[in-house]
Amino acid sequence: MPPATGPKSGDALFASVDRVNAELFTLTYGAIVRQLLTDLEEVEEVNKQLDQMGYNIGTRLVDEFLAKSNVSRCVDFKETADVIAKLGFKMFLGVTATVTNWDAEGTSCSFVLEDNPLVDFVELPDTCQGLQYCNVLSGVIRGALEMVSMKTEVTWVRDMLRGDDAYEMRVKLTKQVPEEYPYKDD
Ligand code: MYR
Repeated sequence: MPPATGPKSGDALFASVDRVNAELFTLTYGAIVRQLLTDLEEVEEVNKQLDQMGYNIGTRLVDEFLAKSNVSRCVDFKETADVIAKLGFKMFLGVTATVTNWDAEGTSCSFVLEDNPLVDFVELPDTCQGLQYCNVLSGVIRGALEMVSMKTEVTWVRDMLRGDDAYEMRVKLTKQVPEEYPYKDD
């Protein structure tokens, strides 16, 4: 006889609340993209708006990330990339990314996602060919990194919604503003 289903343990309850939150976020994001496609004439304009939305989120998210993760300042961009891939994506998207395709200077790399909850339930119609559906994520990374003094350019080079075998986001560090020491040495 199968065991009767009783009340969920705390962990199981949080896991199912997290799943519902993630699904709600995914569906809400889909509704926003749909609305932008209706309101704006150019797909390029929708891409820009999604990126800007992500940027705004990223500039705020970074505080929550630093507070919850207890991560201290990274020694270089490589360490920062690893922290984002393993902890950042996990904290906010529930998946981890692989960091790969470093350039010789150590200033450009790719985050590869095999699994991307943002696109659950999504299928792009042929009319949305140029749509960069996941631009909110690249915007988040750009915004978050800018808050810790790293200017970046973030672009999508692979996208499963367009038939690629994974999601690959290219992150290029364009400027690292040294943190200013707040006191004068006398
Ligand atoms: C440092 O280099 O000093 C540490 C900086 C860590 C930046 C972490 C940014 C968090 C980004 C969250 C990614 C969310 C992806 C959905």
